[in-house]
Amino acid sequence: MKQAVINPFALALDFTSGKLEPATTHITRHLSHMRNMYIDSAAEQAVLTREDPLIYEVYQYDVPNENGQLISCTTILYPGRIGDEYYMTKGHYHEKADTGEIYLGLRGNGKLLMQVGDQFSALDMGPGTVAYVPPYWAHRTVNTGDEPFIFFAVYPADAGHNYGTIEQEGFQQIILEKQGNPVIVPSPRWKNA
Ligand code: M6P
Ligand code: ZN
Repeated sequence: MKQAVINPFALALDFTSGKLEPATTHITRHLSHMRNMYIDSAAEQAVLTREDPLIYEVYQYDVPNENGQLISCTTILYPGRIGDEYYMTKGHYHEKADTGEIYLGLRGNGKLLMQVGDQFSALDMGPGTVAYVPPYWAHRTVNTGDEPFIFFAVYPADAGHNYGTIEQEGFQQIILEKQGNPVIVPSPRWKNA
């Protein structure tokens, strides 16, 4: 199939704010957009009765959804917790499962959780960390620090996001704050738990 020939371009990325300019898509994900993803439902409900906090934002520059094209985006994941669980992204598999992704940490600290089948991985990320998400692995990021965790990502434009599997099954392990430090514990919601 003949692909679109588009013009070369450059974007401006602010490492402090995470803003990508220009951006064609700006996603703002509040707690109400990720119901039942945090383990402590009572804590989630208590927060939602008071406010609907902004958990993360994504700035993205879209290109044609075709094989060979690459999407650039930044994620700004705010610091905070629902109960003991640190703010995190929804997480997803790719619809076109045989596509990978690269993350570059810009600011703050966090973890990149990945899983496929029964395999699980948690990588530490900070400024300058280049992390590789291989094809087939679901990926979620978690802010374990006290400032925004900001990272840049590049992925195939035809990859697509499959959120349904994670919404149903969650991740195998979750990241909780215990005595001021992040600990990784098995998720009580994981299907084999
Ligand atoms: C990264 C990329 C994006 C993704 C974003 C937020 O920037 O992986 O494709 O949209 O993180 O993650 P999620 O889509 O899982 O909410
Ligand atoms: Zn992805």
